[in-house]
Amino acid sequence: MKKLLALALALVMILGAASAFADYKVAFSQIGQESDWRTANTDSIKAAIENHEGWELIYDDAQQKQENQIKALRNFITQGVDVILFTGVVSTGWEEVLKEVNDEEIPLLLIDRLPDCIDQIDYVAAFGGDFVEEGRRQVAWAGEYLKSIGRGEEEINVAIMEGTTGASAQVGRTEGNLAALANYPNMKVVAQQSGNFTRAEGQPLMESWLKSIDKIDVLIAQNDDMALGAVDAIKAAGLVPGKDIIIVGCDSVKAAFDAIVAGDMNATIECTPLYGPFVVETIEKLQAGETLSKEVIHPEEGVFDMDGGIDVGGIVSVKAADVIDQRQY
Ligand code: GYE
Repeated sequence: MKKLLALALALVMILGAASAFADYKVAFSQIGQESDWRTANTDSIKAAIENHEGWELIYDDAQQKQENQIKALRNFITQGVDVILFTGVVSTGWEEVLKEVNDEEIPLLLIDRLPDCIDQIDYVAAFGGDFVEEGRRQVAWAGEYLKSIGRGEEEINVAIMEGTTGASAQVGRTEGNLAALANYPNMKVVAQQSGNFTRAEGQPLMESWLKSIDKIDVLIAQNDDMALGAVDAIKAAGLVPGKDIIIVGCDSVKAAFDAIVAGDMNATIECTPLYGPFVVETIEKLQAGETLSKEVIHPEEGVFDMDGGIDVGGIVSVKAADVIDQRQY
């Protein structure tokens, strides 16, 4: 009996100690689960926080709705969390709620899709892809590839499949796409519409374009999921993806690597979703009382394609098959 009591007492002490350690609440307002990129991003951040001693993750999936994200942020405030990780489904409309976070002096870490009120609010650090540069690289890859196969003077019809309208990833990539097109007068846009960053919407959008547009030479899809949906539609229409239509995606997810190696896609511009290490490093610095730089940090990213060697300006593409085994997402 005595032994049992001692055991129970020890257990109570251990549990008490564990919960005393896990007292730093890290809240994360995620957009949803629209793509392979998003899944990898969620997994990376969740695992990093959950495996960190003393940290507890409070996670919310907004299912692509801004109003859900606003609700989640207000819940985080009510719960008295210690830090908030935030990425916005769209770029506008965040100032009021983010100022409420500021008023409560909860440190705010901006990640991925940054809000357009970034200069009006306080935040401790900001980290995400350089979307304008990614969009520029997509078109530059297509333009330079066409030159390399002797089609640099040919009139080329381009379709741009955009991401979720109003998302900073869509706004930035579109800006980059259009800016780069000015360098390739032979390429002209014949279609431009949102496929919402999903495979499920990329497929029917491509299907309808193939019915209504005489000739599409190049598809610029602002993420790989939409590109892969388009591949299905192109095959169903009896055309050969990667040959009849040159396809450039973005993100560099595993499925896109597989498609490139199989010859169904031509290239993918990297946008890394692996934010776990950055999040951990930043929160640890925050806990140590360090002041962090407000400069937006863009991770270094590559370009991957069928054969490698395409110079997109400042960076040369790498053959996907050569590095497929090293990919982490
Ligand atoms: O490219 C896309 C995802 O915001 C960078 O969102 C992210 C984008 C990513 O759905 O696949």
